[in-house]
Amino acid sequence: NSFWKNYHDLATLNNFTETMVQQFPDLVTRTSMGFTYEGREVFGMTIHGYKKRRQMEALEELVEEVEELVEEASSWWSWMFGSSSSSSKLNVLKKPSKPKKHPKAIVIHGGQHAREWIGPAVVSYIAKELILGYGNSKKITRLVDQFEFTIVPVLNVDGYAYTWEHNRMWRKNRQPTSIPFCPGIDPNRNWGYKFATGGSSANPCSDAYHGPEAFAAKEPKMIADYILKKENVVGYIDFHSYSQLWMTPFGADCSKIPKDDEDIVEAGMGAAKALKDVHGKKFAVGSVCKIIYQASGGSLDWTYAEGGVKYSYAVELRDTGLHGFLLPEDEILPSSEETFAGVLHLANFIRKRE
Ligand code: 0X9
Ligand code: ZN
Repeated sequence: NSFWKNYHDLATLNNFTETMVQQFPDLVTRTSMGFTYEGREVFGMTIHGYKKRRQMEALEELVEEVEELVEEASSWWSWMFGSSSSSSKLNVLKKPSKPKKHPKAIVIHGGQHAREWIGPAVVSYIAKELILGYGNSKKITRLVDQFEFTIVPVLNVDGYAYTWEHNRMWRKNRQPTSIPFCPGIDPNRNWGYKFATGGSSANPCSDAYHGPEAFAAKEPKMIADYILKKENVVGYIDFHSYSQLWMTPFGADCSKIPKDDEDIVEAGMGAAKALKDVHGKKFAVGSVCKIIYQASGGSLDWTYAEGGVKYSYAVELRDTGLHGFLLPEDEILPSSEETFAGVLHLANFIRKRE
């Protein structure tokens, strides 16, 4: 866990992904989400139990064959000696829960906003827990067999690199705008649902600049494409900081309530409670619009309304303002632990409800 004692630069986080893939090739594949304006590749980890389970299944078949042979032998036994030796059951291998071949998917990412460093840290921890928990924790194994998780620690990689190299408080991506000295689109104002309808800015120099048109920014576009292509995404969480909120759709339209609101809020409340049970931190649950402010072009509105992702959330991690974006490193691990509990709860909720 010492990896979560510090924040890490982009190269180190990419190394983390690479290492996970190399150490657990049966469980994790590295997914290229796409390329940014500055040409960096955005990496995700796709985690699913299927490949690993195939080996188990091959073993199981073998065991079944052996069992048949043993049964046959035992009928000879009883014919010859009268008593049936019924203790011929092989119990060496427990039946594993069958992984789904075409599983529903859950997509999780951090780092839409460059300066919100706790996001990528927490998201990489979530990946680690799912990967190392597989085969060790019953609960995690069941979820990883059931769902395909795609986990992208850093989405806005250009911005993230910029916060490490030039300006710690940079938020947007780094692509040029119509004003040469004001680069950067806010990726979280550039998604295509009710784009530029309030709570975003048309001024390229603003930190909430929505861009010239929907999906002009590469980062939201690559996630949206991924979700559309998959067709089976049931859960989505976009991690930000700060404020300690577990937010639901919508952000653009304050009068509109999702038709699945009850389920979405129930799952979110459960996640916030599971989170609080770990270190006592309170997270408020509710729509973006109602619990922070109106913001159009945000991720979860699009994933819910256009991407078909029923359980779509944006989460603001620690803290509530004392340190803000500059959350101390000794809070990385506790923040990760509690957030993972929330994510587990959510996935379990979806597993049971859907
Ligand atoms: O304003 C934002 O983009 C988010 N807050 S932050 O301080 N991290 O910048 C809130 C995003 C709410 N979510 C959506 N509107 N999708
Ligand atoms: Zn943010």
